[in-house]
Amino acid sequence: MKSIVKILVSFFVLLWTVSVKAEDGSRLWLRYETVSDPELLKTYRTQISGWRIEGNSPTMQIAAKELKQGLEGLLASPVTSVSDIKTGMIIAGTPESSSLIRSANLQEKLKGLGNEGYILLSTKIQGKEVFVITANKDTGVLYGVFHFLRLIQTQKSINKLDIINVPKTTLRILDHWDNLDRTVERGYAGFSLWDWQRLPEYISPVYKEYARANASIGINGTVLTNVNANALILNPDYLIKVAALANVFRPYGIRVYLTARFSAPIELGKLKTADPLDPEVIAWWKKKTEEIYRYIPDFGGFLVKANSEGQPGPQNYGRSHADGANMLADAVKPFGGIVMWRAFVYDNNVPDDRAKQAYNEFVPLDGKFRDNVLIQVKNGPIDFQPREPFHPLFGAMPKTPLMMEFQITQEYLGFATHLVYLAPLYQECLESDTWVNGKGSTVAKVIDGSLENHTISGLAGVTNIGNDRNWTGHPFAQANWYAFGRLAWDPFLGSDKIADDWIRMTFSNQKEFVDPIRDMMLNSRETTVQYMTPLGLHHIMGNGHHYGPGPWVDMGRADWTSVYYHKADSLGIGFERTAAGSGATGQYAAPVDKFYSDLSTCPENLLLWFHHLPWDYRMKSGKILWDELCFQYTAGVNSVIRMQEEWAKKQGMIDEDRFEEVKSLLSIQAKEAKWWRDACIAYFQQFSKRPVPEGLEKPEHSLDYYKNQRFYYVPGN
Ligand code: BDP
Repeated sequence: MKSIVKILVSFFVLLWTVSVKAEDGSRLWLRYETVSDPELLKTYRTQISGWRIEGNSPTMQIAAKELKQGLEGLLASPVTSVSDIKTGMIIAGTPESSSLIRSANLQEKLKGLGNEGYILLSTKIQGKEVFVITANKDTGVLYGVFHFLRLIQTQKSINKLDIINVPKTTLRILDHWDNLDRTVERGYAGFSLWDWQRLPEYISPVYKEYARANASIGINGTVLTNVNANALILNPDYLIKVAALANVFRPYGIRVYLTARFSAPIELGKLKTADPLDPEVIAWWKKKTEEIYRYIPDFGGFLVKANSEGQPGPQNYGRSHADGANMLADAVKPFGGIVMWRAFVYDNNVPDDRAKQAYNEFVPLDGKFRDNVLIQVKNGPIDFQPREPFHPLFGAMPKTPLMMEFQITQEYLGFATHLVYLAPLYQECLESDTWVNGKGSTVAKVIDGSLENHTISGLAGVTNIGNDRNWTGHPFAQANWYAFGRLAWDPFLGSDKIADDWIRMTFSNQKEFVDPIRDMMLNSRETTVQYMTPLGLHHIMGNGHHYGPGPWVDMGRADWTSVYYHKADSLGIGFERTAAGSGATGQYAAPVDKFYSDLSTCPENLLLWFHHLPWDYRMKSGKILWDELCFQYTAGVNSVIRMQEEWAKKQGMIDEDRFEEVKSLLSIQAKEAKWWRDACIAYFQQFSKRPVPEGLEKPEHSLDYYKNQRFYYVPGN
């Protein structure tokens, strides 16, 4: 009888904990739910006796609020701010703000921390064992507070803390492709967060929440506007709104940047030209920049997309990208600003493989840029595809700091509908070896500046944030925002570790939940590659909106068509990029060129990126290429079904709200994965003229059926 009562009680407790709280995802990874392991909870409660934030700058006030909120939530007891030093106190401050910190003799340790690094340390102050969170600057302390709380959120030991954490990069930036009308280019989570119409008077509480979430992962900059830029943002009536946002973000260590439309001197200044060497143009930008800094004294600088996809740029006037970038760099230089100049340039009129064009354009300019210019390079040479090799520019411009541009929003990976954890994609690129200075010259070392000793370095992520309640549309898309921030801070972090932390903070610390969901996340990107673009296929999605498969797309500009990229014909499939084809492999260092060119070493997951091969080409599996393609597509679909099965087992382990939401989205993903598979197999089969291998399903519909699908109002377009 007793045990029945016990079971019933625990059942109701479980029911209460999982059902009482409505979880809409808005709290992201900063939920601060009470530590679920009762033993651990007891331990933390005995270890932590109180806290004290030394200093009262706006940043320190934020740190204090966070620590209080975090500890109260995690320990489910009011942990108070106290003034006397007790054992188990958390003391947070800088040597400048705190005599206690000064007394702890940390000068040596603090030396290497720079402006953003921090220390978490168990040490003695006034004879008492305490926790110290310290840094040279207040922002570092705030980062340290978030790290300390993360240890408890993820149920790690806080015994004998001795953590020194310094960001490996100086710029960790979110790029918003947000338009002034609040639509978001390639945004799938609602409209833009920036409520331009009601700014600057109305400061939405969301701005603070946004800044807080970013600070918790070390993001220190935000580009507010779309790279396809609107010059109006540079007008005073908008600058005053930008300033209001900058004021909110500043205490969180976040600087504001804007995209600069190259033709702004014509559009706003009524000049006849935007030629970067024209004295009037130079003067216009100088004046404009001074004006911006009057509104926003710590304005970060400009991000520029020039001479690409219809955007104006220096080449309209016969000038180079360096001429354009340097003109703006000179304008922001006196104020400590920077220019992020994008290398995403290609032109339909250039009769060369699109994958080669950025390299051809930029390598000759190495050494010609001002020291406050970074060249922002997409991870791969085409365009944020599910899988690309690393961009050949990495390592090829040693005199110029190159900044990574990753896409967090899933333009080519299922929008905000498909569960795709992107950290493995990022990691794969960062770990790639460019070989430019011999073995070990990884992309990560190029972009953190260590390979060529650059003082500015960074990563930009095209964000997936919108005004959806859960910020990112898909609850798991939050993990991509999170992972980007963690990797921007430390490009050498593993995606598994990041996923582990994120799951624990966002959902649960329960091992039965964490382990399988982490595995599911880690596999999810490969799964998506399989059902969309296996074996190195790329750019075969629907035209314009990029929704769903479109391997048949063959209209308009060649470099916007699928047939240009897959080159399927009766003989075979794939884009020959070796010396026998476009020669793109020649843009890599010799060992990499050889590695990709040689069929025996070229990874099969990039095979058709680099090689055009006959349908009966023998794969490592022993299957012929056509059969392998069908198997890969099928494996992708089956993996999604396994994700669904895995997720179904998690019912009751987390809140019903998010459980149901993910479940529904997975069922859409399964449907769309099959659509991708069936449409692509049906399409390529006309060329291979071979049957779908035995044991695999035939496409459900005819090719015409897939080709005739029409979609209106696709989001993000
Ligand atoms: C492409 C997007 C387009 C962007 C472009 C860019 O489809 O909307 O403007 O990238 O990065 O992938 O500039």
